[in-house]
Amino acid sequence: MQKGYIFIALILLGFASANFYEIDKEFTLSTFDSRAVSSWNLVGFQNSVTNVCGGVSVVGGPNVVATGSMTKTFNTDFDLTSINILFDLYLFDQWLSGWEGGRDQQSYFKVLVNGKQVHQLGSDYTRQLHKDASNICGQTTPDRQTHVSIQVPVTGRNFTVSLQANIAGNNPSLASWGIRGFYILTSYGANNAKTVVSELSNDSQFDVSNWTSSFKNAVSSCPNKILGGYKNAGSGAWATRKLTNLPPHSFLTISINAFFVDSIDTNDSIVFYVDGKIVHEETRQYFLSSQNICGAGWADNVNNKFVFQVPHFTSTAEFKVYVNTDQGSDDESFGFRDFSVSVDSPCPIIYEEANQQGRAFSFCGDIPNLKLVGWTKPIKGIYVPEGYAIKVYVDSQFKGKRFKVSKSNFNLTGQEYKLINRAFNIDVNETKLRRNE
Ligand SMILES: [Ca+2]
Ligand SMILES: [Ca+2]
Ligand SMILES: [Ca+2]
Repeated sequence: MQKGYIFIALILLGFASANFYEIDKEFTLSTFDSRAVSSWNLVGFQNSVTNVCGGVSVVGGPNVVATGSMTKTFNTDFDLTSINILFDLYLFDQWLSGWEGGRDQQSYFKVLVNGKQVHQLGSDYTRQLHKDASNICGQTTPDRQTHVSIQVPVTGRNFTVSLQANIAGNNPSLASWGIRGFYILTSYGANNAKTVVSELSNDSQFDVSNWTSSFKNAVSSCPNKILGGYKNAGSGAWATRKLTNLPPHSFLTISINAFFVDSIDTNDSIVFYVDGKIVHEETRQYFLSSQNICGAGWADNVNNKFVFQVPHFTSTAEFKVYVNTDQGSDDESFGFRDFSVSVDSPCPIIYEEANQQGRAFSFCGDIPNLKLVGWTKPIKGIYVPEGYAIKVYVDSQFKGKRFKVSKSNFNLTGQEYKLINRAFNIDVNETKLRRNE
C-alpha cells in the first residue's frame, strides 16, 4: 500500500561538485506563438513572428523575416567566464551566399555577443547540402535545418546576444531564417568534467588509427600536422571517430582545432555531427586571412579552436566531420588536429533499462513530472553525480522515513527500485517489483 506521497529532494554534499547552470532555455515546446518571443527585441520581423514548420514552431521563418535581428540581454547573479549558446537554425528557401550569378550575394546568418560577431554562416540553395535537403516550409524549394553550438568568452554578470541575418534581396517570402530550441549554458563551480579522448596534438606521435575517413586518413602539414588538408580532404570528404565505453554523462564537450585551407568561399562550410545529427557548422573564407600557410597559393585560416556542447547520454557516440565545399582538394580543403572529448554529468540521470540502456533523462533541481516528458515506464537505473545525494521521503511534506540514494545504481532492485519509482510517481506494484519490471 502506498503510504501518503513520497517527496524527493536533491541535496548537495560538500562543495566539490560542479553545476551546469542553464542561463536560458526558450522555444523548446513543440508549438508556441509570438508571446514566447516577447522578451526579445525584434527588428525586421513582420506578420505572425512565428511559423509552424515541419510540425513544430519556429521563431521567424517564411514571410516573417529575411534581413532582421532578434536581441536579448541576459543577467546572472555570479561572475561568468564563458557561455555556450546552442540552437536549431533553419535556412529557408532561396539562400544564395557566396559567388553566384557573377556577384557576391552576401547573404549571411550571424551571432553577435555584446555587439561582437562570434559566428557566421551562409548557404546556397542551388547546391550540395541545401539542394539535397527536404522542403520543410515556405516555398517548395529545399530548406536547411542545421545547428549552432558555440562557446564564447564572457566576463561580468550580463551579456547581450543578437541573432541576425543580412539577406540579399531582403524578401522573406523568397529566403528567410528561423530558430528553435535555444539554450544558453555555463559551468558554475568546480569543473568535474572527465576527459575521455585527447589526441592529434603531438606531431611526433600523430596517431590517426582511431579515425576512419574517405581520404584514408592522409595527414598533411600546415605547418603542424593535420588530419586531411591540402590534396586530401576536399569536396564531400568525411572523417569519423567512434567513442565507446563513455562513463555516465548528460553532456559531451568536443573540442577541435580546425584548418580551413585555400579558397574556401562564403557558401562552403564544414559540418560537424554527433550520432548523425548536426551539432555545428562553420566556415572561414580565404579572404579573411592574409597569410598563405599551406596548400596552394590562397590564404589559409589556421588554428581555429571550436568547442561544441551536446546533450548526450549513451555510452557510445560517433563524431563526424563533413567537408561541404564544391571544389577540388587542391583548391579548397579542410583539416584538423587537437581533438578532445570530455563528459559532464552534473545532474542525476534516470534510465529506462538496466546498465544505462534505453531512454535516459537528466534533471537538475526539482523532480520533474515524467509524464510531461512522455516517460511512463519504470526506472531501471539511476546515476547520482559525485558529491550529491537524493533524499526520498516516504511521507508528504518531506516527513517520515527517509531514504538516501548517494550512489549510482544501474540495476535497481528491491526496495530501492520501488522507492525511486514511487518518488517519480511511477507505480510499480509488488508483482512487477518481484519480476523487476
Ligand atoms: Ca521550402
Ligand atoms: Ca567553393
Ligand atoms: Ca594556401
